[in-house]
Amino acid sequence: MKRFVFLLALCLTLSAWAQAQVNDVVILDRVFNDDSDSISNHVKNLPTVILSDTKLDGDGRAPEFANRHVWFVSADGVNPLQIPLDVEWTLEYDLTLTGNPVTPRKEAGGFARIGMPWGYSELQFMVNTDAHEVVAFGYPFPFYRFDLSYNSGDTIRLGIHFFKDTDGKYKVIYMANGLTSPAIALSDQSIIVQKNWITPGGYLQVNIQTGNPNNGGIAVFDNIRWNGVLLRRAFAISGNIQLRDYGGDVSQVPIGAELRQGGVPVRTETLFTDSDGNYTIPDVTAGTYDVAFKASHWLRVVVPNVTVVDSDVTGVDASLTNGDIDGDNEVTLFDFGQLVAAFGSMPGDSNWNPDADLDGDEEVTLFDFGVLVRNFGAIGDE
Ligand SMILES: [Ca+2]
Ligand SMILES: [Ca+2]
Ligand SMILES: [Ca+2]
Ligand SMILES: [Ca+2]
Repeated sequence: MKRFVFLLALCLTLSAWAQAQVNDVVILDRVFNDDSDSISNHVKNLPTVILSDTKLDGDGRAPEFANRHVWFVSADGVNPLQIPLDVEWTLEYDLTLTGNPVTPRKEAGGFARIGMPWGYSELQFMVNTDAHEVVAFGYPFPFYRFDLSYNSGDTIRLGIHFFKDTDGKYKVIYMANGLTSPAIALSDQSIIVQKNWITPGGYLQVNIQTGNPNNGGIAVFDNIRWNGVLLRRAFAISGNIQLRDYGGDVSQVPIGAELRQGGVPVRTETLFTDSDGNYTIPDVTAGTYDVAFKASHWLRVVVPNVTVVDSDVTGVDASLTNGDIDGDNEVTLFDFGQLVAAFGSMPGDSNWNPDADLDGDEEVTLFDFGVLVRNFGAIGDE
């Protein structure tokens, strides 16, 4: 029974993980806040994160040690993502830390929290401006020092690779400017598996200098990559929409597009294609969508299961059937009635109906009637 419960818990953990993708980060301001009236300013513009803090002259109340700001990987931009230890990952970025002045210490670099029975423990994989180190430490993570010298304003490529090795142990490999540490096991493996999660990211820490209101630091994390892929929260969906039986300028026809999840529209757009029918929907959050297209007198087409993971999606094409003059997504006798009412009209006539001009030649004629007859009875996607 115990074993069954364990397996069930494992399955739930893994299935929850399967739905959770790292596609964003979340910034935690003032994890240390010894100088509460400093000016911290953080920017999230993936794949770049900038943490900065200045006016670190203390706030007159003990303690007066440092301010620290942290970012973590996330699936929703709101919550740090707790990754099961069995999931292998690599987090990398180009870090530029600038201290003004370089002493007292400004430090920045890789950061991680790992679940412990009492809460969590933390890794710091830091560069600093005063001792010029590139060094990793923090129980239960292994200590490692790179034979590199870091100076304020340098750009250094840092990375952390976490994995379960073939000997069953959880290990890390630290990376700095192309150098790599050995794969080193975390200590107390039997303790870290109890909570079974780790959340990586980065941090900036600026130590206080009493009497210097200009004391501050800035850390730029650029080209943040998760498992080798630039971390970008949003991507483009693009493709071609064919408006059938139409001789007019398709780039002038507004097309209503919906991104739906579970049948519910999560985003609505009015698209205009280029003269060849090509369109782009920018800044789409990672996820799986049914994409619906409907234009005035054309029937709706739904392209199901368009999945956006970590790159732009192309080739989401649709071909729309003409003839729906009244816009109810079916070609019926009601459309026929509207065509008859507008028959023979041109723009400016009292009975002119642009939606009855199915072929777009600025006249309601037998050609439009022909389009309607050809598509009579057709029904669009829901
Ligand atoms: Ca203080
Ligand atoms: Ca201050
Ligand atoms: Ca209709
Ligand atoms: Ca016409």
